[in-house]
Amino acid sequence: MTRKRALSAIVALSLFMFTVTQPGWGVEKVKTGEKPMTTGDGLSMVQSPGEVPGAGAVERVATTKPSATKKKGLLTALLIGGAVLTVGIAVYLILAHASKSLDENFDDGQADGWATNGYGSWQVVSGVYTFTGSGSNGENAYSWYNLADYTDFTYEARIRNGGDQAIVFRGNAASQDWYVFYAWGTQWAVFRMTGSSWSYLQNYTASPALKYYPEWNTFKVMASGTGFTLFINNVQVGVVTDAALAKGKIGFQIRNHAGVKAEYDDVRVTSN
Ligand SMILES: [Ca+2]
Repeated sequence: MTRKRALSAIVALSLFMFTVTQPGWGVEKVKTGEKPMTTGDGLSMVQSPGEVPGAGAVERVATTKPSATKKKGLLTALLIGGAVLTVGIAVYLILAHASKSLDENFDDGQADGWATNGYGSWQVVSGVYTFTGSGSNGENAYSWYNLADYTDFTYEARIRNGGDQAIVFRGNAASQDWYVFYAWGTQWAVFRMTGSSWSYLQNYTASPALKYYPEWNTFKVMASGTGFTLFINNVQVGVVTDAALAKGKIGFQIRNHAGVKAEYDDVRVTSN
């Protein structure tokens, strides 16, 4: 559902609820013990107990002046309409907030929105985004999720590779700017790429949280402003700060890829 459609539906529903709950607009109050009658012209008529139907005994409800009951009904209608509108706005805000989130398990066999830099082959195999390297090492291989830019977010993904494993974020492939959360063996590091020059934000650091192939490792970064909190298999391994790159895309990088098969799955991004 798009945001515009959601908003239109909410406003329409609120107006509808307000309209149908107003006295005289489809809902007539009938006192207990009174029987509603219908005249030939479709107007409701009310017969009081003990009265014989006739000209003097019948009250034409449609022509009576607004009563306390009617005012109360109007207030109820306003309250219901207001409540529906409030709930609708809350749902709309949740939808708008969630619209930049990404939850991709590749189980449909597709890698929708992902674009690679041309090194090696990236294909979904049995519900896993699978990289197969070819040729020689040299240029890093990348796959970027191209459909959204993220500023403050949590990004996590599972990776399985006997060699290097890395997620990239706040990336701009055209200008060659991004951050890399990288691991090899028992060590992890964080790099910043700006233009074509690398900088260490965190030098190689050992962590017992890293698992060996053929185990999977889950990498997660929580990016907030200039702060990046890093997790491996849900263990917080470090925090780095850097102000160079404010927003960008998320993706994967593989550095030493000649003849390598690496697997990627369960990508989740929640945007703050
Ligand atoms: Ca999967």
